[in-house]
Amino acid sequence: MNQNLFHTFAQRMRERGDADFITTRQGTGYRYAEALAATERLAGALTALGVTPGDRVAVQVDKSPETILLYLATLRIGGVYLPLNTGYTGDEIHYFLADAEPALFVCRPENLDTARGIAADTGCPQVATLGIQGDGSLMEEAERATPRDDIVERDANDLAAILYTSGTTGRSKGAMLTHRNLGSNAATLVEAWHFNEQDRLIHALPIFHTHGLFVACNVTLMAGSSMLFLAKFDADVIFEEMPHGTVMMGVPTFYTRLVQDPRLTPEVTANMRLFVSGSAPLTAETHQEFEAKTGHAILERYGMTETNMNLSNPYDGARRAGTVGMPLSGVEYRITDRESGEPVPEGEIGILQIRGPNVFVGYWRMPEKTREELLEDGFFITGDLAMVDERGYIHIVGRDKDLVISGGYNVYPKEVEQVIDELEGVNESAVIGLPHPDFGEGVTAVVVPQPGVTLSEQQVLDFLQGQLAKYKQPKRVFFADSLPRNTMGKVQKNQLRDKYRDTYR
Ligand code: MCA
Ligand code: AMP
Repeated sequence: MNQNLFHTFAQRMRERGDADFITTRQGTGYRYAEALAATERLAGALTALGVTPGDRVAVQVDKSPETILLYLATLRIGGVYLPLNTGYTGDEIHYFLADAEPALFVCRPENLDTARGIAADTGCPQVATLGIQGDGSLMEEAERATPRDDIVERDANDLAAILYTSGTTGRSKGAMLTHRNLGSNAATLVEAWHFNEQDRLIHALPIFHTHGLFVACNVTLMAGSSMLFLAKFDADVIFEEMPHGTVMMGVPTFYTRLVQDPRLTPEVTANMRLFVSGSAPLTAETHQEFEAKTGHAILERYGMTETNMNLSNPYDGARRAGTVGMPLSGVEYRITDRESGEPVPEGEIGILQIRGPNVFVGYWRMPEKTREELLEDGFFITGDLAMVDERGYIHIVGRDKDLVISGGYNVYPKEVEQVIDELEGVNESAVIGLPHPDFGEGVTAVVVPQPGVTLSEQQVLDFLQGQLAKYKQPKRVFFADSLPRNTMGKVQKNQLRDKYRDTYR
């Protein structure tokens, strides 16, 4: 049987024919049958543009229903979908295209000139555009091209997508995800979270990461339910739409913003059956406050780009604040000692490892990195510190990796430090995450100027403009004569986090 994930989706899409798939507040959107037909036209366009099975299709466009159709058409023709954060700068895009060598780069219409330049530099043969209204050369090509109603034969282990995640060394790594990885996880989540045809998901997340793309859209497709696509999170719009929705998925910042709003009441959430949180820790206070104000216990789950979703609080049963619940069906975990790699006794803190059909097959063209993190017995080292309590609920208590998560986006300090260190007059720098009321953690830089040099906060911030995506740029920059180091010479970021901990409070 064809194990192309799109084969499963197409069956559901045919069954759901007239039902809404994606709607928007502007009244545009696609019913399932229309979406299926559009993937045939887009598959024709991709073929005409030279995309063949196994080729990567890199995409940096604003959120629109057509972007999801592009994702589906890429799967249909056996391509590998490569979504890119809309906030990435030209420099960042250059790296991804050079590394992934896509056959096609789809960009925003207004970015065409820059995109062409980057494509020429990196050897990417084709560039097409896709705009927010479904405009641009890609959809025009789809109208012209001969539609393809076949679904290219794929093995479960063939690649369906590559998603870049930053690395501790500063170089982003492409996590290779297969049809099995995505399909097994979507099926598991439909069951675990009781998704059904009546569901209407309020979709306010971006669609270039696992959360908004795979968790939200694959689950919707598998369940045959519908999604309301919102350009971004806007509390005013969320409150208007909640009476017409049944589920919302969000990062903790969504919930910390909602609980501060007097419009959050049992009445406005009465039609909703489920609120899911993930991508970063949800504080127990937010969980409790949300429940007190609405009667809904937010369901917190835990996942990673490399693994999709692993752990989840139960749908039926207690959703415990401050925990990420239990392993999803088919997922195994162990909590191991940092030094020995052996499992730690129950109740003790160690490094969380995960195994299951959801776990990726490695980093694109980085076999050594893959061997370091994906063990021979199939367990993946998450780099998160966890412990399991006496009721079997898992708590994520910290990170073994040097990572900041700001509003659900990962920022690897090394990447930011490397750019700051290039500024003339900088001796060295350390980037840390500090408690932030809105983003959970605020990216913060401590900079050591060269002797005799005076730098200002604004100078450092100006230098980073255009080099790093906005969300990676520090919210504050502090200066110091030196960085605290241990006897091994390692920067003691804990001391810096202590010193500056009240910066955003
Ligand atoms: C926007 N800004 C940010 C962030 N977002 N700065 C730091 N961190 C951010 N996350 C900047 C803006 O550029 C702006 O800068 C200023 O902060 C205020 O913007 P604001 O309008 O308040 O922001 P927003 O547009 O409301 O966005 C905040 C947000 C958004 C809603 C939290 O960042 C978001 O949707 N995050 C979701 C990320 C996500 O989907 N993560 C999933 C990764 P200025 O004013 O100077 O221009 S997948 C994953 O992690 C795994 C697999 C998992 O488990 O899910
Ligand atoms: P990413 O690499 O963007 O996929 O981010 C994955 C990381 O997000 C994980 O390794 C965790 O550090 C963090 N994460 C995701 N969900 C949760 C959660 N519910 N609680 C705490 N951390 C989380």
